Amino acid sequence: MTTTATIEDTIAAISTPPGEGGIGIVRLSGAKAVPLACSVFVSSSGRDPGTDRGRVFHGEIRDGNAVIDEVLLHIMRAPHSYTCEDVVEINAHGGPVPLHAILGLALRGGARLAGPGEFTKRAFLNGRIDLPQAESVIDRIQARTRAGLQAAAASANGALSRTIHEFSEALGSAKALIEAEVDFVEQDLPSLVTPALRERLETTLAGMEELLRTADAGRLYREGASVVIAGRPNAGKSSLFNALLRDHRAIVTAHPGTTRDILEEAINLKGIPVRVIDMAGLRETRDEIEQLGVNAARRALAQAGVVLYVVDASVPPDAEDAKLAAELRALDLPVALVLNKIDIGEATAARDRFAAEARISAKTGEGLTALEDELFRMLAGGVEVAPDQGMLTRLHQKESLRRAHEALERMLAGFDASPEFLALDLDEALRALGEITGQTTPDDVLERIFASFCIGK
Ligand SMILES: Nc1nc2c(ncn2[C@@H]2O[C@H](COP(=O)(O)OP(=O)(O)OP(=O)(O)O)[C@@H](O)[C@H]2O)c(=O)[nH]1
Ligand SMILES: [Mg+2]
Repeated sequence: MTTTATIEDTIAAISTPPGEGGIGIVRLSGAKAVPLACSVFVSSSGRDPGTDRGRVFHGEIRDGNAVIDEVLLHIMRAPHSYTCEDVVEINAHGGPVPLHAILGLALRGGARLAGPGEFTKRAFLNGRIDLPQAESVIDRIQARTRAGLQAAAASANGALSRTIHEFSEALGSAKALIEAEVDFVEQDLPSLVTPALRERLETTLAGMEELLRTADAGRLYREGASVVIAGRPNAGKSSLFNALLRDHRAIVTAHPGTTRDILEEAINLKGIPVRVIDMAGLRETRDEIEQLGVNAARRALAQAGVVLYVVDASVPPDAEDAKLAAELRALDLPVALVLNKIDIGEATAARDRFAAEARISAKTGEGLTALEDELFRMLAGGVEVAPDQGMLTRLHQKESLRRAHEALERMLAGFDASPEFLALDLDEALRALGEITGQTTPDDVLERIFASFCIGK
């Protein structure tokens, strides 16, 4: 998929997921979409979709004389369509055989199979939507929680783009003033580079900082986080896993060394999609199978986002506890100490301090809500999350905004320097902002973004 060479083609793809469904849709976009569809369509009313001004037509798709399927043809003329080109959606019965047969006819007729996200990419290249709006399409499809959906919707209605445009406008008008200064430097006019200008740019800088603070939370809602439950055998890890899931997913027994495999389930923690991972208790063991479990557990720990370190609080800590605590500390990850089994007692003895601490009973559910609050705080990092205000949800957005911020900061630090230098910094900041909205995004970045889409979107 290249950005310019192929926009002339008519593209086609099955837009509904694979498998059986009530209906399935083959979508075509491009100059040949309508004639191509007409060439294999027999209208039941006799109306010709090629010339009739209607939008929806009932009839059959035929391959020569053979009827492939009964369909509804939905015609959306340029520029009033998803891609801004002529688009035809063939609503057929949702089975893989009829859909592939219809797609095959379209390809035989001269359409090209669409690449991942190519319909949305055309909407972007044809200027109907900007890059954050295109990205929000995929974010909505892939959203795993309502909060994730809300964050994506905020980009879709342009909240992020509006904020970025405000920054660009402020920088653009500052640049115009500074360039005027360069042009008229020979004449003895009062300087345009005034404290008032500086103040305006400082406000923009602060706005950038505020938006940057949303970046980690934005990514969290989109990508989610992983929480690994670690501890010694029998501490109650699987019991806590089940409690967080509100389900009896993992086997719980009084026998230390019950869990051997890695168990992973998804939960929705106040809108954050979280993968919770239960695993074998960490200890030295002669049992070959358990040892495999312990090895897998250590590998899982290395990839954790946050660790819940579960201990049996009803017995005083010993040398083994101290050793494990030291091992977890060395991971350089946020670790919460979870004192479990408080329903049968709490042995008083000094314990290592961790990033967070909670007292619970996985058995009775006591303290579970407080633990979830604590976990949310650790994941969201105290960031005020306001999905409806537009936030950065992707790493490339964060990096570009960081570069824009750096350039503006540099410019303000040298505000009394020669205007040529100030203009250079502003240029760089403007370019970085343009990468977020898609105006100056390099082709390889665009390719990567659209490659994460499904085919047919
Ligand atoms: N009283 C009480 N018992 C608990 C609590 N949590 C777990 N237990 C008991 O402790 C024992 C071990 O629980 P598990 O959840 O299997 O512990 P685990 O850490 O997953 O153990 P392994 O898989 O062997 O590493 C079981 O008998 C549980 O019923 C608790 O909060 N209170
Ligand atoms: Mg277990």
